[in-house]
Order: sequence, then structure tokens, then C-alpha cells
Amino acid sequence: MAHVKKSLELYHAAESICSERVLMTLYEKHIVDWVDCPMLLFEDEQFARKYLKLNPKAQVPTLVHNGRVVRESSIICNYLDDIFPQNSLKPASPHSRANMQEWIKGSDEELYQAVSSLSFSMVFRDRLNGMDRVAREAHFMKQTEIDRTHRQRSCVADGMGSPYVLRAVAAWENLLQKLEAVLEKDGPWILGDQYSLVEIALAPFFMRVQDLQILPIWMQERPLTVEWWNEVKRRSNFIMAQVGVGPDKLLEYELAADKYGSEIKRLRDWYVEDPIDCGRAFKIDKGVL
Ligand SMILES: N[C@@H](CCC(=O)N[C@@H](CS)C(=O)NCC(=O)O)C(=O)O
Repeated sequence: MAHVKKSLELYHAAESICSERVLMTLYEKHIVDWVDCPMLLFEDEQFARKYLKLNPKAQVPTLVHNGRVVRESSIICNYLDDIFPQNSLKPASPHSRANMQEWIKGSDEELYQAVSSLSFSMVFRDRLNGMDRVAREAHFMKQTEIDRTHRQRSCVADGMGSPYVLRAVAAWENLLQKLEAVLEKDGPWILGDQYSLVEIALAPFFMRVQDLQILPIWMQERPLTVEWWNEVKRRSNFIMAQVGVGPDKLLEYELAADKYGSEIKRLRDWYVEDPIDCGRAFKIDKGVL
């Protein structure tokens, strides 16, 4: 069991894929002595003045270590790996580290947006549309990042017609193509023999897409990715972190899958067959995807 260096507080939330990355890291490193600070995002606790002092972006997770704040999930995971160096989750060679960072950057950027757009257009859309207009506007107005709010608004207003949904579908297709090729060349993990921060960065995102019941769209004819994903899920950190939506929310996700799953599949097939045509239908160039 890791020796705990004084105080560690984690602000996190249920149904937060970024929080789950940090929980997976804590369990993988056997860090047990941390203070649990749960937040309720749909009750806007992230916008409380006290929390904004810790995280001005009004997002979870946030880690406070000995009174010092660390933000951004992938940075927090990396930081935990540094302060608890045993069983490192980072490769030793500089080139492998650079490769690791490229994977994590891609997951923080394209893939995070993709998962978020799918969650908003399939599930959170109905929740937000169920709020009265004034409350929904007030929620959006409190947000801190223009691009993110634009994306969320588009997914809520236009659902499957939002260009962000097509971009999400394209991002998953591109990632899965790359992943299958890398596993074939290097495997069994993305960086070869070592389970690393890359698996931790990706796992909660995969799980969200699995909870939305659309993961099989991308898993067909990708046996190495299927095996990799099964191994990720079998690992104790994944189980202990309880990655994925809780049983109280699963029905909502299943209903969303019934409603939108076939449209996501149609978009994916269209994108694979003719990305330019499909991009044009959403008024975006292939280059943007
Ligand atoms: N880049 C940030 C993203 C954090 C993020 O988007 N967190 C979501 C939950 S997964 C959040 O706090 N959402 C609250 C909101 O948007 O109001 C990270 O990786 O920590």
C-alpha cells in the first residue's frame, strides 16, 4: 500500500468521465488515504463561489494536495503518478513518453469533445430540455468556456442534426482505426507491455460510449480492441472506481440508445463510406472532421 503524503482531497462527481480517470489512478496506485469531496453537477455546485476559487473553469475533477491545487484530469493523474512513484504508469524512455503524451492529448481534445457531444445529444439533451427555459439559460450563462458552451447548446438544440455529433462519430471512427493498428503492432497495451496512463485516459470514455450502447458500432471486426477493452474492464482499478453510469441512470441511457442508436450507426456508416458527402450535409469540410 502506498505511503500517503499528508492531505489529498478530490473534488469529483458521479457521471463525470474526467473524475473517473482520477479514481482509476488512485485505485491503480493503491492510494487509499484521500478525502472524498463529491459534487452535484446538475445542481450547479460547480458554480459555487467557494469551488470557483479552486477551479475557475467550474469543472471537476480538482485535486488539492497539501493545500495546493491541481486541475485537469490528465494532469492530476500524471501528478499522482509522480508523487506516488512506485508502479509507475509512465514508460521510461523519452520517446515512449512523448507517444504517451500524444495519446493523452488526443483523448483530452478530440475524444473528450466526442464523448461529451454524444452524451449531450443522446441523454443530457432531454434533461436540459426538461428544465424551464430560464433555468436552462441560466445554466449555460454560468459556463466559462465559449466553445464548450457553443457545442453543448448545439447538441441540446439540434440533437442528431448537430455537426458536433458527426464530428464525434468521425473522432471515434478515427480513434478505433488507429487503436486496432497500434495493438496489432505493439500490444497488448497501447504502449506495448505496460498498462499506462493512456489506458486510464481512455477507459472512462469507452465506458460512456458502452453505456450509451453504441460501442459495438465501432468494435465489429476489431478483435484486438475488443480484447484490450475486456482486459481494461477486468482490472481491479476499473472495478473499484465503479467506472460507468450507476444503476439509477442506466434505464435513461438505454432509452436514449433506443431513440438514437440507429441514427448514430447510420452516420458512422455514411462517414466511412463517403466522409466528404456526409460532412457537406452538415456544412463541414472533411478537413474539419
Ligand atoms: N479538461 C477538463 C474537463 C473537465 C470536465 O469537463 N468536467 C465535467 C465533468 S466530466 C464538468 O465538470 N462538467 C460540469 C459543467 O460542464 O458544468 C478535465 O479533464 O479535467
